[in-house]
Amino acid sequence: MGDKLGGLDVRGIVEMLLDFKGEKIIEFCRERLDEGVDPYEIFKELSRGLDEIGRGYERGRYFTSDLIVSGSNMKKAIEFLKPHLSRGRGGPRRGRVVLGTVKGDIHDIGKSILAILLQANGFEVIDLGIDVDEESFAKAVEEWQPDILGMSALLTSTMPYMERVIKALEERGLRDRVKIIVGGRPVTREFAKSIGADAYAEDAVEGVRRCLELLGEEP
Ligand code: B1M
Repeated sequence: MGDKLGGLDVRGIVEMLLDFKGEKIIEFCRERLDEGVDPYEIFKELSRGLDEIGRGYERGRYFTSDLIVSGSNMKKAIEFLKPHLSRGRGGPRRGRVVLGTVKGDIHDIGKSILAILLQANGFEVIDLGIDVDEESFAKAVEEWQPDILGMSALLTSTMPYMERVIKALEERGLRDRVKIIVGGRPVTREFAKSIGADAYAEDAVEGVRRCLELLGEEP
């Protein structure tokens, strides 16, 4: 493998993500921070481990229980790294973003990273959580009057629900009140365009950039 991340190769990261006690992952994050590695880079390193587990799951090497343990360890890392990402990058409130993972989908790790980075860049974030239906998205747009609505989907089967939400906003006369950004593993720029979203981002860093652009600010 030969690709060392803080003394660990990708297999080492995978082992750490699959450790059901979840202690090693915090130790790893602390060491990487001490080495001066940017917290977002640490997320990316850990995400490579998750990718490997996802691929192994497809091949029958890992099971749903492995997805659960690795997902929960990743969330521990997010909680640990959160204060380090937010530190010193704040600023005036730039805009309000409502975020949610669409109905039928309970993956929230990428969305949580996006939420943290947006907050670190001066956005107010209302996180609706996972498995969010069209009605809840529409209500949140009415209630919170956000500048931007962000939807995340990790499953090919839930991705089409994003279009349904956009249609629901149109039917309620809310579509023109808000800019829409979509993202998540199976989502593409072409798909985003085809459903009438205003922006697409491949990862959370690009997500922040696109949100700034949507508000007419320099990224
Ligand atoms: Co799931 N799962 N999972 N899973 N899971 C995937 C997504 C999968 C690709 C694994 C695989 O087979 N290779 C596969 C989907 C296949 C498909 O649809 N084509 C899959 C499956 C099949 C399933 C179940 C159906 C398994 C089952 O039960 N039989 C089930 C579905 C449950 C459901 O949602 N209804 C399921 C369940 C789970 C867990 C709950 C156990 C757990 C999630 C825990 C959690 O999120 N709290 C889990 C996990 C951990 C994964 C993998 C391994 C990792 C996902 C992850 O967090 N990645 C995943 C394989 C993989 O992705 N490699 C897999 C790290 C995260 C940082 O990346 O979320 O992509 P990601 O976010 C990125 C970008 O996409 C982007 O920014 C982030 C990075 O900066 N981004 C946005 C995301 N949202 C954005 C929004 C934006 C902008 C950018 O704007 C608004």
